[in-house]
Amino acid sequence: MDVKKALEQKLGKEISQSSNEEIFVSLLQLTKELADEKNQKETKKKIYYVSAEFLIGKLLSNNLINLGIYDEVKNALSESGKNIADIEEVEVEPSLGNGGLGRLAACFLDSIASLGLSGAGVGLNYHLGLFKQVFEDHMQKEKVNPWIEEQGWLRKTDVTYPVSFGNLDVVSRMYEIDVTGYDNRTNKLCLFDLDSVDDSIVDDKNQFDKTDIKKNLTLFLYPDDSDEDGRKLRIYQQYFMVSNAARLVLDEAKAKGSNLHDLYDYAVVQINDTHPTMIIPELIRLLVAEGMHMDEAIDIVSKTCAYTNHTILAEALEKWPRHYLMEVVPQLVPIIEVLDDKVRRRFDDERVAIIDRNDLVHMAHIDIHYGYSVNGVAYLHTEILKNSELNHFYQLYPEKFNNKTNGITFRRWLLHCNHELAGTISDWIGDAYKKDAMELEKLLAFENDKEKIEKLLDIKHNNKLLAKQYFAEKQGLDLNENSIFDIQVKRLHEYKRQQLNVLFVIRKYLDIKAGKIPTTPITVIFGAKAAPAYVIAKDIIHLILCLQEIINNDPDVNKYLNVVMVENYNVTLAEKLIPACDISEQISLASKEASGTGNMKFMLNGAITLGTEDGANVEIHELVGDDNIYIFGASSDEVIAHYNNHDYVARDYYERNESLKEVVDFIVGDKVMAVGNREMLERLYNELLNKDWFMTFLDYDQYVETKEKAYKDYEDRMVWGNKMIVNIAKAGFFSSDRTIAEYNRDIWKLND
Ligand code: 26Q
Repeated sequence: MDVKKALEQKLGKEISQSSNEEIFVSLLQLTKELADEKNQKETKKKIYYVSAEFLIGKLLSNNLINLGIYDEVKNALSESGKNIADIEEVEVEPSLGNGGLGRLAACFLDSIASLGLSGAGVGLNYHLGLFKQVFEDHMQKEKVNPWIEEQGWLRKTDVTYPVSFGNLDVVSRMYEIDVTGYDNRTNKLCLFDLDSVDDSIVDDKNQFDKTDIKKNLTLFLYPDDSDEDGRKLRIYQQYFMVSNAARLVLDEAKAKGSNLHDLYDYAVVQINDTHPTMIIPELIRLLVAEGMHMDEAIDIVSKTCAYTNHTILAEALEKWPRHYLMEVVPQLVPIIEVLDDKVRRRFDDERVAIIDRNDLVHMAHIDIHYGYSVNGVAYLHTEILKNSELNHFYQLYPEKFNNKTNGITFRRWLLHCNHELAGTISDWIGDAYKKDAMELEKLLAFENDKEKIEKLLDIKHNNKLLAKQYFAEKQGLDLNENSIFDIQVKRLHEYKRQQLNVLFVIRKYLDIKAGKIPTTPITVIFGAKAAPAYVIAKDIIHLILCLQEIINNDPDVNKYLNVVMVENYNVTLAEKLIPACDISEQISLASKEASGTGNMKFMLNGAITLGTEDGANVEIHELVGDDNIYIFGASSDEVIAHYNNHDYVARDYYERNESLKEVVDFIVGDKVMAVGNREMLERLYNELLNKDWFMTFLDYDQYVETKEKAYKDYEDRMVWGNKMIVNIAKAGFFSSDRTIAEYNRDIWKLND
């Protein structure tokens, strides 16, 4: 295809005479047409990945790469004096996810299509997605984040379904977004919506009537669930999502010839965390409505549904009061009671009950009893599920439990976000790694190759320059490209321990003030949104922003140390920061981070991990060996023992450790108080001293020592470059193509 001709035909004029917006729209149309040509007949069995979140990021460049025309388009544009990066800027990023779980779903859709599997994502078309984060007075403020435009990727369909709630009947509508496979078929992401939803009911403080379901149902991703109306709205959303998903599954199966008694030969439903759990009782309800006996319906659904667990944090495991369900989805309650009753008849163990003595419905328990597979998302995580968190269930159903270590799509997280590295790798080992990521191991041949290492270091420097330019333009930030980029970007959560990184920053600041000057300047970069109602998380952001102000304006210090918190961290910003990173901060309290996927993206782009033995860090460590990662901190066994014995006392560490005490006191000292908010800073200080539930003080000394070692190693550029090579070479295991091939081999069994 002559891309230039096709594009100018759409534009009705020359590229050089067209605006970036016009070019974007024409490329969008062209891409959709090409994607259509790759629609394929569904195979008999199809995977439905049902998820409350799909954090897909911008789609233009990715689709161009997957359709194989990225270079042609780029060249056609540059011949006409246009830069593809400027066209990318026109696209608005949808924020249909919070973080890891949503981004994983997006990577999985890419791999499902790229492996040629028949599959669809099913979720909700949130009009405003997650909030947009802005900083005011050193604090996070939430603003609305509209993303749906006249000309976008969404395609309106005429698929509609009736959905009934306790007090309300609605009719849904399905929208679709193309999921282009890399040199392969096109699948769909199906997002359900309600025509009556009204964006104008939201005020400028992001508030709206939480009880007006007809108008608010799909407005936001996870409306504030700090009050009862918010929590009920979440149940409305979840039921709306799964009721539509269930109808879609049954309709498509019937259309392919299923008599529903053989549903599991036509469909497999992967339940992404407990958010879509109600699809189990809903499918049972619909099968019974079709005339099937309840016992058989339960059996069929149990052979169709599989569950992925993404967390062991007790507070994140969904438990809904029965009376909420009675109000919102009364039709499901009798079915859930039957499911509970059957469990109680089989097992005399309160811990595995579905409805507990307090009348709470444990969503994960429904999935485990009535799904055929339960998987964790990294080796350590699955072991913890089997041996402690879900041990009672593991005893009952050992055959259901399996591990699927997470992965990331290399199309977005290497080919798209790091053109220079991807091109260089192709020059060195050929293009085969784009389809078979394990080919990257061939890079090991270049260990100690001075010329190759220098090239890698150059690429890293160039990516720092690109990031510098981007953040200067977009956020008025000034990044020092000659500094070490030490980056922690992820949702703000105490278990992820941004506060530990902050303690280090204060330590470094005090050291520099005392005359201990680092050899190479350091830039500590943060990016994180905090849930609007998560008070301590917002206090941590406040402290980071105060430190940014103090440190970057201190002439004794700012030549050697800078602190930068980027605003509104999202997929697009991740694509700029990750290729520029030297040190990847993965410092969660061991046992708490189920997997992490940012860790994989950083490694693939030649950053070295500074991390605890947690989640997939354990597997990264195993792959790269002790010399190519910086591991510190208490092990998950030690941490779990502290919790069991109730013997961790933060204040003891503070009192015994001069360095730590000085750093912690700094939080409420004059300098920070002069720029910050006393209430927030004191609350954070007290939280750390009196609680520190995620044991930052426990790991403080080792963290400081290990990070200093990393900074020191950075000075020997050849040594550091070798570590980069090993990390990139060993990243192949973390391709989501591998993960999806395993899901298919062990759970979905499509194309058997
Ligand atoms: C639950 C109840 C009420 C309101 C909100 C929620 C809720 C929302 C989002 C609970 C959990 C989430 C998101 C979880 C998540 O992103 N988990 C991450 O999943 C990644 C992919 O498997 C892992 O890599 C991360 O370790 C894990 O934290």
